[in-house]
Amino acid sequence: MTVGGPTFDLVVAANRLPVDRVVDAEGVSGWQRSPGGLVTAMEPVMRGRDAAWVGWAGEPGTAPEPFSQDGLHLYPVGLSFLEVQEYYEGFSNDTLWPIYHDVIVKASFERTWWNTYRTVNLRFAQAIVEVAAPGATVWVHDYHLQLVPAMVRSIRDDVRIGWFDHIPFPPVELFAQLPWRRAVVEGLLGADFLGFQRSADAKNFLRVCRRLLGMATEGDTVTFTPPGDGPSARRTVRASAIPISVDFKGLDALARTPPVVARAAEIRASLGNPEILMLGVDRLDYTKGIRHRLRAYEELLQEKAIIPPKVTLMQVALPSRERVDAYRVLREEVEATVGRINGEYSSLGSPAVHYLHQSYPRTEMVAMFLAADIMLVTPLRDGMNLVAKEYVTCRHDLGGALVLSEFTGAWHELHQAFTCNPHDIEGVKQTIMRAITDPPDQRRRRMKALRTHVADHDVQRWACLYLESLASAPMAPHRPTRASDRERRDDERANRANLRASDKASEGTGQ
Ligand code: GDG
Repeated sequence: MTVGGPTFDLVVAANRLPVDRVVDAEGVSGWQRSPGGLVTAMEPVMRGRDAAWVGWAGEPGTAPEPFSQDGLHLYPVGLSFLEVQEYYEGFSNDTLWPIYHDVIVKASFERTWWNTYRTVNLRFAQAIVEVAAPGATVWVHDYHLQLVPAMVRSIRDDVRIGWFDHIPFPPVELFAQLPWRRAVVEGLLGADFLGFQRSADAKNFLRVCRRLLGMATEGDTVTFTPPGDGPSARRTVRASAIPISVDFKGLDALARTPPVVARAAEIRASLGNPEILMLGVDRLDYTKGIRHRLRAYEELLQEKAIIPPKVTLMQVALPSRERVDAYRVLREEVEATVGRINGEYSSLGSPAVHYLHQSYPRTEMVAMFLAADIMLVTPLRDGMNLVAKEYVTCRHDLGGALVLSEFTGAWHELHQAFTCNPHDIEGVKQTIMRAITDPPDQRRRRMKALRTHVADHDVQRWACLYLESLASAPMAPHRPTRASDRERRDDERANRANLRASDKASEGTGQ
């Protein structure tokens, strides 16, 4: 790839580069920043650092030459058409993704997919070591690249290796289904530090090491001898939670710009200035609970608890993984439901659901957040859910209300959201009604507290904490303090209170 080319002290590797190829009206092709959780989080972290990003450029075939875009040094990894099918659509998104998300849909196990996953992981590892300077920090992302840490270590033992899991890590009983479970764990254990969204995810990983591989764990560390090595090669790896976040300052500033504020008003006007505008923004993924949300909305319409056009729902469903069967089925179901709801409850010019299966520029997303009275975030399982944090970040006016599923990583931090169990349709309905009817001053108080939390725990803090943890692994960068202990206890207390509130909502006694 770049033998003899420049090397970098920080190398980030993720399945995708943070850009998509675009072709303009004259047929000239260029690159633009791609949407999606990982890119949104990492982009502000990479800016201002002399770092390389290794990833697939998004199209099958020979990799484009390395290039720079907006100060980012991008090193494309090539994937053939078959590799895209087997490593990306197959093993990553039809085997690992379902297992790591509670098997909401059945996982497929194909030996050829696994072989291709290994081949592609090795290609990534080779690309990384070529651009890593001596003693560099290598930061590997997500479930697509779980074998890369050990592969990099076997070629270059001078580098520090971290891995961050953007999605949940499953309980041992689910992970155990994976025929290649041992190889996956051994791949991850090539890292010095493994970061997770929630402490439950880190604990699940440590339990897998202990229960499936018989390794010794203590606190948040696991100690083991790598396969084929003698006892002198014993290593300790730390696994703990560092929840990801958003660029609070950047997003807040964008949401305050007059064109965005004006666009938010324009969006409301174009929808007929409803009294209540509800919004959902998700990749069209079965983990996001879009079907459950639509069912709750439909029942509220049936019961006339809400009546369009005074109340309306805008659902942005970002096209995603359209070549994987489960995603095709989901799209059909969601679109049939939207069609049925609109057939039943719309009037001319005022649909009950505005369904948008498209990708929007960042500024438009921010304007939507600013326009929406109720943000519906109802995943069945989600590593974090950045949309929830982005929504509160954009609400500098302290308007709006966040309805949040207890199965998101975000729920463990955003205690003042209106929380719900998305499987409990009655509870979701009650929670939505409560978000609509709560006194405005209480809603504002909630929003203020949510914003304070995200402002204090932004993506820059996440990256600093992650890199400090990686630098000091297997030790924690700082000893736990009384303040952090108190914060943890407060979090646990708030979570318990929210669970009780969800239960009350499902019994129809929510207050
Ligand atoms: C994975 C984990 C974890 C959406 N539509 C558009 C658009 N978006 C942006 C959102 C947000 C991002 O995409 C989606 O992030 P999420 O966190 O909600 O979800 P995943 O894509 O599933 O991300 C997740 C995340 O990684 C980070 O660790 O939180 O749990 O599954 O930023 O705003 N952006 C633009 N146009 C759209 O139409 N520009």
